[in-house]
Amino acid sequence: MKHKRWIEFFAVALLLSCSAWGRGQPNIILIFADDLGYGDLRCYGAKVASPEIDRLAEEGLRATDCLVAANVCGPSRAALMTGRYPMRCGHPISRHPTAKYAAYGIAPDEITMPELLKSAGYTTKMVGKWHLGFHVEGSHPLDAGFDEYLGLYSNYATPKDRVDERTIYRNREVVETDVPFEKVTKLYTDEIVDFIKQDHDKPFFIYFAHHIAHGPLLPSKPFKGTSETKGRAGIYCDFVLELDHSIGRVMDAVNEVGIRDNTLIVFLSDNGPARDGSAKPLSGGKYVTMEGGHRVPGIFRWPGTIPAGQVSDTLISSLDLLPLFCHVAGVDVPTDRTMDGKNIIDVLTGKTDQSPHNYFYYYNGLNLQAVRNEQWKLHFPRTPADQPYWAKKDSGQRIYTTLKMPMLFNLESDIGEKKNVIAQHPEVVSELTKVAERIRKELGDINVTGSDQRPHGLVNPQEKN
Ligand SMILES: [Ca+2]
Repeated sequence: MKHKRWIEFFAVALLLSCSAWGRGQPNIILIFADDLGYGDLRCYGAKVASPEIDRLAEEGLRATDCLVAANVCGPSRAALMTGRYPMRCGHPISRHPTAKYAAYGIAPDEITMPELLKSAGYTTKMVGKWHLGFHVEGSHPLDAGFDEYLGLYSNYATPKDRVDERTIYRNREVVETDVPFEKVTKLYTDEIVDFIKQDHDKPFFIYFAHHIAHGPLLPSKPFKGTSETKGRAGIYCDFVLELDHSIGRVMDAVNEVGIRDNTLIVFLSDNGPARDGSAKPLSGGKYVTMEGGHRVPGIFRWPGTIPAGQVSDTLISSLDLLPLFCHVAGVDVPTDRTMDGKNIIDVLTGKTDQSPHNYFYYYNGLNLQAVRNEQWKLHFPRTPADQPYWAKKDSGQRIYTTLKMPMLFNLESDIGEKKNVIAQHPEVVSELTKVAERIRKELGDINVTGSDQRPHGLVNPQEKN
């Protein structure tokens, strides 16, 4: 009798562990595009087709109100990795390849997404652009919880004297220097496809950080002219088609090895479009806190768990991916610090259309510029002097670097932030102003150090040098 009970105990334990490794813990593939705009994909209204990404959206959920925590590369990535606003995790400024940033990287004692997934038994792999302090002690991808890394440490740069920005690293070692960009996306995609096709005795987490569609616009030969669009716009569209093709290959590899239903694929962009992309119908783009800077394509596919064909207008954020991944991996979100992201599984499965966020904060560098509650977005006054280096120019393109009076927009009826309705809604203005005062005290602002703001350590932080 006693013996039988032990057998039952082991049978149950085995079943539990199988379900934890098998059905319970999906593989996770996080694909991050660079500077891809809200209006750059067919499924978001672009003229040029993006067949593979559109297929991903059809097979899962497409979010129309997915916000990133910063409108430029570095801070957006820091927030993605930590689930915390850039001001909270100590990375509000985008790194530049100059001496000033020699010791500036993601803080080693921030708890990252790959660290948490690794603690849940995942193999963690990153391919692509890091941009969070590769050469800074303690801030390399391997220090941040990745088992394996392949990629360029930051942006691809063409100037002759910046060869380190054309160097492919595997883990901490140089693989190849002065790589032509035309080779990079294929190299990355081959690496990911090979990895997916290997035998895995544990679930895996892949973070695939593309360089496309960040400049320089260098589509490789098989994609040149494929969009059949003329001029510079055509080169950009060809570039996006190369990204699209890469994502198709990743999806095909997942299907081919039979892990389709056990793999959560997430696709989003790190910030809005720079010079060439489109944020239509939003205003602004990269570098500014208009919706075009922060609202990005966001697609989630997990067949059998996330119903196909959903389009969701619930406000979600890149901050939410860390808690979401923790949830699906069965590991607790850290409780020793404030987590800004929320677990959005119920939004993705269609159980709710309520946003888990009461408020969303739009920072540009150190400057709190807008606060959002549901459809209401209140912009606060600012001057070019308040702005980080990427947003100092008060030109027509970098809109809202100067604002003398606050402005309120109703994004439900005015997604393009064109019509200031501040006079009609004093109660909304009063509430959001109070929220801003509270968050300034907590996360900081220009000349204000927040009570829960990690020091960034930069002297003269809003300037490039
Ligand atoms: Ca970017």
